[in-house]
Amino acid sequence: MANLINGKEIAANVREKVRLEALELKNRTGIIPGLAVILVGDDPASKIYVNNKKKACAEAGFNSFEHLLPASASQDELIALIDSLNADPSVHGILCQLPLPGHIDERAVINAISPEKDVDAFHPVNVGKIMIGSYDFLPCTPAGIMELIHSTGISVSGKKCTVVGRSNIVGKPMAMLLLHENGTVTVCHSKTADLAAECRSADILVAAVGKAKLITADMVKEGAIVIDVGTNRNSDGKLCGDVDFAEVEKKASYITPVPGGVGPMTIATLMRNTLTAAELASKK
Ligand code: L34
Repeated sequence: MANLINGKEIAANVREKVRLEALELKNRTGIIPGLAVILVGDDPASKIYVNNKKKACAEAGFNSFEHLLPASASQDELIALIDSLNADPSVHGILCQLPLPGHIDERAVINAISPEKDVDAFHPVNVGKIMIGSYDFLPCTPAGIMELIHSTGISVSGKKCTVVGRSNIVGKPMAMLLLHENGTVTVCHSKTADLAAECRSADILVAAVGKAKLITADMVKEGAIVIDVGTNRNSDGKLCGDVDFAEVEKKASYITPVPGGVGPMTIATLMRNTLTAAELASKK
């Protein structure tokens, strides 16, 4: 039976550390970290995540600025808002919750965020810095996952890592962070010839696709670390991951639950990044 990786608890520890460091920054410089979160439309899941971010800010002693735009908002309106946040010295981090409504070009919006305030690390400048291995921020979900892996005490170095999913926000940066720690990384996607075999060869398996129960027990190596990034909703709105938890937990050595695994770490890393942005701003 696998050990459960308790993301909720690990995230709470990170957030407490961030709170103390933010207090220290405030006492030393008078600066209070500020995070602006933009939500366009009223996707119920996005609302929950944005609310969780707002709560985490309050608990860490940060200022948070919530900007709720209707789904009908234009791209120009959104970019004008980002421009004003870029210019606002009380805002150290800007996050535009994804996905955006179809008529808005996500890339154009991300590109409008000042790289110094890009606490998601989605801007091309930050993505490039991560690729090189010299960066200020790491993307929240992959960085949070690295902490979850570290919590097992098992080193990534030399391990076979399989990442399922190649999105810009999880799969691709995840592969890069595992590579930075000397993992041997395979990235799988919808055209992968034998997904089950790629997964079965993994010591560390990260599932980030968005398909409930995609990863079944026969796809998991005995003793593997299994990280579930999925945030799927079943018909009654209940959250479930990409991994068939009940079966896979019998084979894995460590496994993350959904909820209470990766999600809380995404938010903890966001707090860490916002503090980093405020610290960098204090040195200017
Ligand atoms: N710009 N868009 C931007 N940045 C991000 O980092 C995100 N992401 C993803 C979606 N869009 C984004 C998030 O915030 C996913 N995500 C996220 C954040 C928090 C949680 C899940 C996903 C979370 O709090 N999950 C809880 C359960 C919440 C519930 O009850 O639904 C958990 O325990 O997993």
